[in-house]
Amino acid sequence: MEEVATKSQKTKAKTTMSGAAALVNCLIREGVETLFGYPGGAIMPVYDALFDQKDKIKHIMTRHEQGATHAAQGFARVSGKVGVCLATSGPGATNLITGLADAQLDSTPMVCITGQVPGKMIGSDAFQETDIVSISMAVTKWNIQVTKAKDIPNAVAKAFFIARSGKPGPVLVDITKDAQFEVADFEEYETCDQIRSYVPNPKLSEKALDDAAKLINSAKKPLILFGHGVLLSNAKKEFQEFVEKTGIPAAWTIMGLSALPTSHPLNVGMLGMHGNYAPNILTNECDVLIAVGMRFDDRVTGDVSRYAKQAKVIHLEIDPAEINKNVEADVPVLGNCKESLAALLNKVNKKKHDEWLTRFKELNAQEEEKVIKNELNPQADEPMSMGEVIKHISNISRGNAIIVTDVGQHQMVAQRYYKYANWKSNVTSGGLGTMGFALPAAIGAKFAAPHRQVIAVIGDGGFQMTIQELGVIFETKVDVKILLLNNEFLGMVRQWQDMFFEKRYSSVDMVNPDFQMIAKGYGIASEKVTEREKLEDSIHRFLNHEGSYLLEVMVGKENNIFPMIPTGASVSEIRLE
Ligand SMILES: Cc1ncc(C[n+]2csc(CCOP(=O)(O)OP(=O)(O)O)c2C)c(N)n1
Repeated sequence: MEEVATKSQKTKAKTTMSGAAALVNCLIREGVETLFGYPGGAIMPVYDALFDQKDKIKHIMTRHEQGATHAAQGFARVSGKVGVCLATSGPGATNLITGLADAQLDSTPMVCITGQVPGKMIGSDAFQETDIVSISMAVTKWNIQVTKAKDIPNAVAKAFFIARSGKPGPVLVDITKDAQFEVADFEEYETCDQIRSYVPNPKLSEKALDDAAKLINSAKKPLILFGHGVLLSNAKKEFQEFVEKTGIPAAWTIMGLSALPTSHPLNVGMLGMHGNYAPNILTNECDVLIAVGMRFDDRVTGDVSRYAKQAKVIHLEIDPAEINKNVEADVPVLGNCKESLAALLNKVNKKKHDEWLTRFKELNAQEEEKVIKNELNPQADEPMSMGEVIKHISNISRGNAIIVTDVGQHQMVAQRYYKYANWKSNVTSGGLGTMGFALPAAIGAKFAAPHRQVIAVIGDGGFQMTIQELGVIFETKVDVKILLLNNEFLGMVRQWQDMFFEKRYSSVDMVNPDFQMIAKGYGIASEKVTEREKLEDSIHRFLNHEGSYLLEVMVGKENNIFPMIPTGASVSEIRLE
């Protein structure tokens, strides 16, 4: 008798509802308050269920599904939560692919839910049928097709767990339309926190920590390289303490930017192709290289066969697949950066490396003289430079904004010259280099951080790749500031044609529309600056305006971005001109 009573007590309450309603409930239970998407036939039951839960979950309709993915990415990067998007089957689903690939390369937690044709029609070339599970396989951390309503909660729980755990990434859940309609009994939703044989958080090795500490404590010329892992693991405090206690100069990848304030005395700047002179050159002079949450992307290493060969390499990394992938690690420290850094902090000695830091200062002075001075303060007869625009934006916003960059010359300039004062303030497409990323990502970032200023920095090429997302600003009045650095060229490609293809400019000239009229059409305040004398005032108007604003600045058409490591060259061959 007693046993029966216990069993019945254990029986969980069940609620009868459609698969679509269950899906929306699962999202609410996962803490989703904002999601981005675009409706269509195969996802209509879900949109119908969203209609019932409007007060709990806000759906932002982007103007293209790619925009939904980038908005979800921007949202995820700033909030630290999983970004969520919705799309219909067929073209809706295939439009997600670029964003999925972007999120995969930049380890952004994202869950995309797609509608699929009814189960019995799968494989019949039905209207708007694509095999999105196969198509997205290579660009997702995990994906699944659900054909029964009862399987939806489990799939969603797993999707969120996989997206946010370990090295985060994008997940796709494809749900057939009949499963969305099907009515079933659902138990109370349970989140997932483990999956057999999936080890997202490797256990720290005491031996690895000891070996790393020994190397760090005896190093004479150590260098820290920090990447996205510092931000993803929320190691703000641990990382800064580690840098300050060890006194080691720290340089960032573009995904690590803003993990340490730009003005921090031990922040020695940007790594890689258009990074700073000193950290690139000194990568090939340091004795111990401490890579924290970064993956030695080729844009960072240049010719990897001539990369830091003299150094002992310590690699703090959560994903075992990254260890020894591009650069051999003498001491791999597998684990979440926050935990590894906290543990290392107890083992490293307090130190200063003044003499070594002087080397950075000397090389910095060379870069200042040859590149920075003129980029930030061009001669009166020279056209406006991207650098001077960013300098004013940085000064006037006091480095407090979230800067969302597109891809190209303006991206490098914004990241080099904006003085990021706050944590998680850089949102960019690092690994995939996706033009069109910034506008929708900035919209997502603003939804994640409504009280922070969000500035999208975009080129005239990339702006036109997702320009339709101005429609979201028009509709929702989301306050995104858009800085359009217009050089009337696909600037970065033009620079390569200039430097490596004998200036044979092939399809890089931009024949642009009137961006001011476009802004007007979308009800967005705007102005265009063509003279340096008007620049500062217009930036004040831009930043102080209540609501979205497009500031278009006409900058030098053929300015090249330096320093630069030409492709195939070594970090020590970085060019100042
Ligand atoms: C979707 C996509 N297509 C092509 C490229 C190659 N690409 C990299 S930078 C660039 C030019 C960008 O021009 P613009 O947006 O005007 O920015 P600028 O370099 O002038 O600052 C191109 C075409 C890319 N990164 N992404």
